Amino acid sequence: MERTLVLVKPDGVQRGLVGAIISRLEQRGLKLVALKMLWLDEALAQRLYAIHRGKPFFERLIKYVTACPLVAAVFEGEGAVALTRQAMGETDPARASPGSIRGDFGIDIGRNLVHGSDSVENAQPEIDLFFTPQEIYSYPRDTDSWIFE
Ligand code: IDP
Ligand code: MG
Repeated sequence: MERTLVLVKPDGVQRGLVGAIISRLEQRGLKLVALKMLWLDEALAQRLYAIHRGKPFFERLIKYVTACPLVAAVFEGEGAVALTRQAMGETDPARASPGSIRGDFGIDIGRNLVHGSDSVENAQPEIDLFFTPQEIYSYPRDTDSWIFE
Protein backbone atom coordinates (compact mmCIF):
# COMPACT_ATOMS: atom_id res chain seq x y z
CA MET A 1 0.00 0.00 0.00
CA GLU A 2 1.27 3.47 -0.87
CA ARG A 3 2.67 5.58 1.95
CA THR A 4 3.75 9.20 2.16
CA LEU A 5 5.64 11.37 4.62
CA VAL A 6 3.82 14.42 5.96
CA LEU A 7 5.44 17.11 8.10
CA VAL A 8 3.56 19.85 9.88
CA LYS A 9 6.37 22.38 9.75
CA PRO A 10 7.31 24.67 12.66
CA ASP A 11 4.89 27.41 11.56
CA GLY A 12 2.05 24.90 11.77
CA VAL A 13 3.12 23.98 15.31
CA GLN A 14 3.55 27.63 16.38
CA ARG A 15 0.17 28.58 14.96
CA GLY A 16 -1.69 25.69 16.55
CA LEU A 17 -2.57 24.10 13.21
CA VAL A 18 -1.22 20.58 13.84
CA GLY A 19 -4.66 19.14 14.48
CA ALA A 20 -6.30 20.98 11.58
CA ILE A 21 -3.65 19.86 9.10
CA ILE A 22 -3.53 16.21 10.19
CA SER A 23 -7.30 16.21 10.36
CA ARG A 24 -7.69 17.20 6.69
CA LEU A 25 -5.82 14.08 5.61
CA GLU A 26 -7.64 11.82 8.07
CA GLN A 27 -10.99 13.19 6.95
CA ARG A 28 -10.13 12.55 3.33
CA GLY A 29 -9.83 8.89 4.19
CA LEU A 30 -6.07 8.42 4.34
CA LYS A 31 -4.96 6.14 7.15
CA LEU A 32 -2.59 7.44 9.82
CA VAL A 33 0.09 4.81 10.41
CA ALA A 34 2.82 6.77 12.23
CA LEU A 35 3.01 10.05 14.16
CA LYS A 36 5.63 11.86 16.26
CA MET A 37 6.89 15.26 17.32
CA LEU A 38 10.57 15.99 16.84
CA TRP A 39 13.00 18.86 16.57
CA LEU A 40 14.91 18.56 13.31
CA ASP A 41 18.63 19.10 13.57
CA GLU A 42 20.53 20.80 10.79
CA ALA A 43 21.92 17.51 9.44
CA LEU A 44 18.49 15.91 9.02
CA ALA A 45 17.02 19.10 7.55
CA GLN A 46 19.83 19.20 5.00
CA ARG A 47 19.23 15.57 4.04
CA LEU A 48 15.50 16.11 3.64
CA TYR A 49 16.08 19.13 1.43
CA ALA A 50 19.35 18.01 -0.23
CA ILE A 51 17.83 18.57 -3.68
CA HIS A 52 17.49 22.30 -2.88
CA ARG A 53 21.08 22.83 -1.75
CA GLY A 54 22.58 25.82 -3.53
CA LYS A 55 19.25 27.52 -4.19
CA PRO A 56 18.88 31.08 -2.90
CA PHE A 57 16.31 30.10 -0.26
CA PHE A 58 18.21 27.03 1.03
CA GLU A 59 19.78 28.54 4.17
CA ARG A 60 16.49 30.19 5.15
CA LEU A 61 14.64 26.93 4.55
CA ILE A 62 16.97 25.05 6.90
CA LYS A 63 16.60 27.77 9.53
CA TYR A 64 12.80 27.64 9.15
CA VAL A 65 12.38 23.89 9.52
CA THR A 66 14.80 23.67 12.47
CA ALA A 67 13.34 26.67 14.33
CA CYS A 68 11.14 24.64 16.68
CA PRO A 69 9.73 21.11 16.91
CA LEU A 70 7.59 19.81 14.07
CA VAL A 71 5.16 16.95 13.70
CA ALA A 72 5.93 14.05 11.38
CA ALA A 73 3.35 11.57 10.15
CA VAL A 74 3.02 8.73 7.70
CA PHE A 75 -0.26 8.37 5.84
CA GLU A 76 -1.21 5.29 3.89
CA GLY A 77 -3.74 4.65 1.17
CA GLU A 78 -4.24 4.17 -2.56
CA GLY A 79 -2.67 7.18 -4.22
CA ALA A 80 -1.59 8.60 -0.85
CA VAL A 81 1.29 10.62 -2.34
CA ALA A 82 -0.77 12.47 -4.94
CA LEU A 83 -3.82 12.85 -2.68
CA THR A 84 -1.66 14.45 -0.02
CA ARG A 85 -0.01 16.83 -2.50
CA GLN A 86 -3.46 17.80 -3.74
CA ALA A 87 -4.69 18.42 -0.19
CA MET A 88 -1.57 20.55 0.52
CA GLY A 89 -1.97 22.81 -2.51
CA GLU A 90 0.76 24.54 -4.47
CA THR A 91 4.13 25.26 -2.87
CA ASP A 92 3.38 29.02 -2.81
CA PRO A 93 0.33 29.51 -0.57
CA ALA A 94 -0.47 32.72 -2.44
CA ARG A 95 -1.20 30.56 -5.49
CA ALA A 96 -2.67 27.53 -3.72
CA SER A 97 -6.37 26.87 -4.22
CA PRO A 98 -8.81 27.71 -1.48
CA GLY A 99 -9.76 24.44 0.14
CA SER A 100 -6.16 23.28 0.22
CA ILE A 101 -4.10 23.42 3.41
CA ARG A 102 -1.72 26.06 2.08
CA GLY A 103 -4.54 27.92 0.34
CA ASP A 104 -6.60 28.12 3.51
CA PHE A 105 -3.90 28.70 6.13
CA GLY A 106 -0.92 30.36 4.42
CA ILE A 107 0.26 33.41 2.48
CA ASP A 108 4.06 33.20 2.09
CA ILE A 109 6.10 30.56 0.23
CA GLY A 110 8.66 30.62 3.05
CA ARG A 111 5.94 29.72 5.59
CA ASN A 112 3.92 27.10 3.80
CA LEU A 113 3.05 24.94 6.79
CA VAL A 114 3.35 21.45 5.44
CA HIS A 115 5.61 19.00 3.65
CA GLY A 116 4.46 15.99 1.66
CA SER A 117 6.56 13.61 -0.39
CA ASP A 118 6.46 14.61 -4.07
CA SER A 119 6.59 11.14 -5.65
CA VAL A 120 6.15 7.49 -4.82
CA GLU A 121 9.91 6.93 -5.37
CA ASN A 122 10.86 9.66 -2.90
CA ALA A 123 8.29 8.76 -0.27
CA GLN A 124 9.96 5.66 1.22
CA PRO A 125 13.46 7.18 1.56
CA GLU A 126 11.88 10.26 3.19
CA ILE A 127 9.86 8.08 5.59
CA ASP A 128 13.11 6.27 6.47
CA LEU A 129 14.67 9.60 7.52
CA PHE A 130 12.00 10.04 10.19
CA PHE A 131 10.69 6.64 11.25
CA THR A 132 12.04 3.18 12.00
CA PRO A 133 9.96 0.29 10.62
CA GLN A 134 8.81 -0.45 14.20
CA GLU A 135 7.30 3.01 14.48
CA ILE A 136 4.99 2.46 11.50
CA TYR A 137 1.87 0.43 12.22
CA SER A 138 0.03 -1.98 10.01
CA TYR A 139 -3.45 -2.39 11.39
CA PRO A 140 -6.91 -3.11 10.05
CA ARG A 141 -9.19 -0.09 9.95
CA ASP A 142 -12.85 -0.82 10.41
CA THR A 143 -13.99 2.13 8.29
CA ASP A 144 -12.10 0.99 5.18
CA SER A 145 -15.17 -0.59 3.60
CA TRP A 146 -16.94 2.79 3.98
CA ILE A 147 -14.10 4.65 2.27
CA PHE A 148 -13.22 2.17 -0.50
CA GLU A 149 -15.91 0.29 -2.42
P1 IDP B 1 7.16 21.50 -1.90
O1 IDP B 1 7.30 21.65 -0.40
O2 IDP B 1 5.81 21.94 -2.38
O3 IDP B 1 7.54 20.13 -2.39
P2 IDP B 1 9.71 22.43 -2.99
O4 IDP B 1 9.86 23.13 -4.29
O5 IDP B 1 10.19 21.03 -2.88
O6 IDP B 1 8.17 22.54 -2.55
O7 IDP B 1 10.45 23.33 -1.91
C1 IDP B 1 10.70 22.82 -0.61
C2 IDP B 1 10.38 23.90 0.40
O8 IDP B 1 11.32 24.96 0.23
C3 IDP B 1 9.02 24.57 0.23
O9 IDP B 1 7.97 23.84 0.82
C4 IDP B 1 9.25 25.88 0.95
O10 IDP B 1 9.23 25.71 2.35
C5 IDP B 1 10.68 26.19 0.52
N1 IDP B 1 10.74 27.03 -0.68
C6 IDP B 1 10.62 26.63 -1.97
N2 IDP B 1 10.73 27.66 -2.82
C7 IDP B 1 10.94 28.75 -2.04
C8 IDP B 1 11.16 30.14 -2.32
O11 IDP B 1 11.16 30.58 -3.47
N3 IDP B 1 11.35 30.95 -1.24
C9 IDP B 1 11.36 30.50 0.04
N4 IDP B 1 11.17 29.21 0.35
C10 IDP B 1 10.97 28.34 -0.67
MG1 MG C 1 9.36 19.18 -2.49
